[in-house]
Amino acid sequence: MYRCILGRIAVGIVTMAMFACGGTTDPTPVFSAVVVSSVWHSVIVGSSIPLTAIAKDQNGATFSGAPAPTWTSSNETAATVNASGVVTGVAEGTSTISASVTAGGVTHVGTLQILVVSDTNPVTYHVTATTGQAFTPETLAVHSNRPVTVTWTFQSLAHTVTWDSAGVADIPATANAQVSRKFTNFGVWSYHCSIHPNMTGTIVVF
Ligand SMILES: [Cu+2]
Repeated sequence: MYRCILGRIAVGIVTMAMFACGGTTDPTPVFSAVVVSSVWHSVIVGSSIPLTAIAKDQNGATFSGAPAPTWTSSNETAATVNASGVVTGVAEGTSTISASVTAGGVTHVGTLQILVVSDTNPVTYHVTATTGQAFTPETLAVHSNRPVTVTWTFQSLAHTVTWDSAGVADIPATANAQVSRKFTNFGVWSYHCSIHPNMTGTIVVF
């Protein structure tokens, strides 16, 4: 749209504007790829996560009309996947989950590597909620192949840990205490103190 407007206001390139903005039809969508995605890239032994496979055309748009994928796990010792793309952790390790789609005689395969982690040995990291109204460190970035426990140490001024999105339980107003939350998947979680809105923090597990 932006280019379209620019094209229309530019004197002398009306033909180009017409070419860019209308009068032509997009090429017929061609089945070109399968993209596998998940909110989580890890799963705990004994639990399950859903994967999504989307057929794409040559422009990266969803290719409609493709049949359901066939799912496979490269390492069923670590993780299995069912016909719906639900991955279940079996034992610590990694597995490449594949979704194969055949449409119009053409097959494309999308993959996603899933890490299977044990819940028995989380790694603990620390954040301090200070009397100076800061979460220190403000961003805690953790590279871990295991579930991560973050322990907040609240100093004498009460703060909350209020998540900007769902998924982890909020910590209500707390002072002079330690409170922990566990992160069992990769992701980015941002939070703030509901008492001091300028107090913000982020937990990154990757
Ligand atoms: Cu606060």
